[in-house]
Amino acid sequence: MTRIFSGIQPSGELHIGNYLGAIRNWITLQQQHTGSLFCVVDYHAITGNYDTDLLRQRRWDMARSLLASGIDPSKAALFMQSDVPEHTELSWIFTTNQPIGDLERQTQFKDKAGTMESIPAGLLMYPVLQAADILLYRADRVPVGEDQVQHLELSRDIARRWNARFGEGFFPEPQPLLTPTRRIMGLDGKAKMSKSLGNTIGLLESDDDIWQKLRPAATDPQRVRKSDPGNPDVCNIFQLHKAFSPEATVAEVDTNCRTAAWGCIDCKKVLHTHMVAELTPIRTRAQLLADEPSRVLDALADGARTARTIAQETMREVKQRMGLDPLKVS
Ligand code: AQP
Repeated sequence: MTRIFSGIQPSGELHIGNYLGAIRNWITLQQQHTGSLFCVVDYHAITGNYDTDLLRQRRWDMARSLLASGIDPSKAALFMQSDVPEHTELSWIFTTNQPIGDLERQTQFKDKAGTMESIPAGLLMYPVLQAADILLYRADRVPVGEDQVQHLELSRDIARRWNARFGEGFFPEPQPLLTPTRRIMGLDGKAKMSKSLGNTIGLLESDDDIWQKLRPAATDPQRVRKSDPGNPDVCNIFQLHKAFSPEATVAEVDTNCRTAAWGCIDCKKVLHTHMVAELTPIRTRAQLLADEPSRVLDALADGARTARTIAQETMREVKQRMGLDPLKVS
């Protein structure tokens, strides 16, 4: 049986990069694979300085946004990582078997640590906890964006290393499941769309706020005047068309950009229409959940119960194979 697991940090609002790179895939996969698990990885969100009230609010908002996006608690378990303590338990076990050099070579660690005066050890250990998140459920498929592919490679190393020492074949080697929109760029077109870079469009933003962000967003830099023909292949707005607009519109955009029949603003207006069509029902559901918060809490409680049952069984077997099982009188 294929088991699907993925997680998202509650480090800011759910944005269209997360949605297109990962969450839209979660929604499809929950239909195809009953028993999928989706986690708000709040322990990952405390590796740096943070405001406790804000974190509480963001954990809540993330759960609500995921349900509003279409995670269905009758098909998949949605839960908070901190409600399932076995995540940190397995993480410690993996830490004891993990060479530091492999962690120091992770691109995300180098990027983030490079800007810090004092580097929290948790930042280095992040991919070990991530491996524990996945392997705790013995998941073999992980729907993520492209930025997580290197971390998953490390998860496979961790599984392999543990299996070689304690139980060949026990942990599967998890593979990424990427979407066609595996890497959405920020509105400046320069860096990955990312909560921490503030270059995002939030999933629940109003039509007008989305437009205010789209209007000045970067396009093909060679296209200075409306009469200049553009190259959609290098335009971030075209990438968003491919994610949100029907195929016929994408073809029309391609032609009208290359022939300069449309200016960038015309192209952005069409994109805005298609984005709003997809995002409005999500916003409506999010509002309904805000009016009925017990539905969010019930979903999380059910999800945590399901997750813990699997997690406890894995830990029982892990401990048994490692000589950490309950002592008995012989
Ligand atoms: N720009 C993106 N394009 C495609 N996929 C993306 N993901 C994130 N940004 C993009 C995917 O979304 C899932 C959840 O990511 P996360 O929030 O747990 O961590 P992240 O990758 O670090 O996302 P951010 O927005 O960049 O957060 P911060 O700023 O807090 O680090 C993952 O599957 C990710 O691949």
